[in-house]
Amino acid sequence: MSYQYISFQIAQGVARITFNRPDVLNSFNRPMAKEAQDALGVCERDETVRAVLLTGEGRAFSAGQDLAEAAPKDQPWPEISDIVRGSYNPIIRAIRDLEKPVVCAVNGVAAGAAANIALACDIVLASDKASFLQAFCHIGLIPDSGGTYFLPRLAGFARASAMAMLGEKIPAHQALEWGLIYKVYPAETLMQEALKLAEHLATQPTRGLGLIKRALNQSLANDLDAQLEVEAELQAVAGKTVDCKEGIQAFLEKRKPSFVGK
Ligand code: T3D
Repeated sequence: MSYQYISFQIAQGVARITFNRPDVLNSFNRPMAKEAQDALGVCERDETVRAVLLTGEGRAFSAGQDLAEAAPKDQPWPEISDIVRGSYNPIIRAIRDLEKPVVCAVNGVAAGAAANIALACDIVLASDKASFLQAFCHIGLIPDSGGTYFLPRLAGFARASAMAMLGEKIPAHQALEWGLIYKVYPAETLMQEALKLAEHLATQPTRGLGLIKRALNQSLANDLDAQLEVEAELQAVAGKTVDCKEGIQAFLEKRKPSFVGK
């Protein structure tokens, strides 16, 4: 598939997906959502991809749904649930199901569905100029794209409720303080830091990182007993990987491990 609304490059084990409709703050029309879904599929299938980096072109990360598409002039409006199911749910599932680390570099405002796409990623870095905005309530909608799932788990119920009902712009530093994201960098160095992190992750034990992600996904719904069992089962798988053997051997031989992602 050739891409018109995202750019997609693979280098040094990192697949970089950039939302690329800067004139409308990288808001999502259906083709852009389909392209993002396709690119995430490539990341899943391509063994040379060992980490993913998501970001936006220009001054925004993304303003969420393209509202001109959602409410076309002189035409019946499309069914909103079709947009949610067709555009966003597959992206959130693809990010969470991909057993490779997904880094998000939030370079500017992340609004609506895009804020929640960012929060679904494994490690979220933001520029000091970025902000997070649950814009839905301003147009009579509810947070989608996993917003009502991730927000209370990340920020707690009180902050999640206020973010969803007030739709205030939460600056990156506040998002950091609330536990929504991992680190904030000056705008000028964000991409360099995000790429460095993704390239580092791409040299690490990919299967093990994927299993960490699977365990964390399951922890969101499990009680302690169930989760202890998940850990035992997944540790059995991790313990048989090539990279686990290499990691232990390298430690004992006092040398740097060389992980192959298997
Ligand atoms: O069907 C469904 O709706 C279901 C799916 C829902 C998922 C969702 O994501 S719902 C939430 C949709 N997003 C929003 O409501 C956010 C709307 N945008 C804004 O509130 C503001 O643009 C921002 C706070 C994000 C940024 O503000 P600011 O002042 O920095 O920029 P701006 O001037 O508002 O926007 C710049 C341009 O981008 C402008 O176009 P122009 O005037 O230069 O021709 C603006 O119209 C355009 N733009 C921004 N956001 C969207 C958009 N165009 C289409 N859709 C957008 N979401």
